[in-house]
Amino acid sequence: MSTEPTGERLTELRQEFAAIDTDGDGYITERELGERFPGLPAEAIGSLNRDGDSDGDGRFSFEEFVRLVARD
Ligand SMILES: [Ca+2]
Ligand SMILES: [Ca+2]
Repeated sequence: MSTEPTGERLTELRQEFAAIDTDGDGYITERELGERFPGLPAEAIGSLNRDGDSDGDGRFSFEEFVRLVARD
């Protein structure tokens, strides 16, 4: 059931993650998402969080980010 991306895709995802994680703490918060995607409605960010934040700590780790964007 794992759809772990590999190689170039993983490198792209790391770059994208780092671009959103502006304070570089290794986690993406709702606020960082909102700064990166200013056009995104607050409800969309909220639902992203509910869907993607699998451990419920209120922020995205890189693993959660990968799961979120890799699923389709
Ligand atoms: Ca951060
Ligand atoms: Ca989390």
